[in-house]
Amino acid sequence: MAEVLLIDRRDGYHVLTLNRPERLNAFTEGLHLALREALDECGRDDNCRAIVITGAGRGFCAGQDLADRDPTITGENPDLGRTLETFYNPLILRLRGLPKPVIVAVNGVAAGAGANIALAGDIVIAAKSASFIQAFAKIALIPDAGGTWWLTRHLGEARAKALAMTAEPLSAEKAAEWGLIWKAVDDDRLMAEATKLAEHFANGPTNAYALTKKAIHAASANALEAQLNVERELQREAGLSGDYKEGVAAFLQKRPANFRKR
Ligand code: T3D
Repeated sequence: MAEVLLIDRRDGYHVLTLNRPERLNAFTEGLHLALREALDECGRDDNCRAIVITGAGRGFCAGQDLADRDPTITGENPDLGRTLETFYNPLILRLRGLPKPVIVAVNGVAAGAGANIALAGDIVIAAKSASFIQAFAKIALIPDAGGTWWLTRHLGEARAKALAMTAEPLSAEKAAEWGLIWKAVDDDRLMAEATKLAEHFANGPTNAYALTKKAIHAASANALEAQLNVERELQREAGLSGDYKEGVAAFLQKRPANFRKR
């Protein structure tokens, strides 16, 4: 049986490919567990300094595999609160909390939780032919996997509600124009752009990236004064690092910095 997640361990970063193309890479428990383990592995491995997540075939991810929810087989309604608690919520928190840059290369349609898992990345790059669909309303659900959070914060209530309630596809280019993702690129440039960025991060100040993620995540809940305090504490930590000393020395000596995650 094909592996549901392909892991390409490259020099300095890993490329994870959701690999259920016949189902547009929809999530099963097996895929959840494999992705969870791959993220944890990168978190533990000092040689993995960035992650790229993409999908095999023509889609990025179509969310939950609905064949696993077929009411004609299961007979009764599942407790979706439990599956979110067990699988989707921990996945989103892992992606956000990974102390390394997470680049999502959206190669095709991203629907349901698939769209919202993509939006949990730190840098989201999409192929121009890709689209984001909050497909939930079509099966009488609400957006999950952080969807109500991302959409409302990035787009505001009007666009969040319209996308969620109509389930209309949002093109990659419109998503970039609206500030939902970093950028949309020509399809044949997607992986080159994503891996170029991963290589850049793999040679960058990993700990400073982790602290930057922390600060920006804190900003969405903080008032200005509280956020200034967060910045003070995290900058203190960054300023005590070997990478900071190296960055300043390299600047003054007019040479490239050699960051080593110190
Ligand atoms: O359940 C819980 O634990 C709670 C959490 C829920 C999270 C969720 O994600 S709920 C939302 C689930 N996802 C969807 O509702 C999206 C369903 N898919 C679609 O609406 C469409 O497939 C797309 C709009 C994404 C793409 O359409 P299109 O026309 O490009 O492709 P297609 O022909 O519909 O799909 C291709 C194949 O993938 C097809 O199989 P077939 O006919 O070739 O054998 C289709 O059935 C399969 N597929 C697509 N999405 C899913 C799926 N199979 C199972 N589950 C899917 N989500």
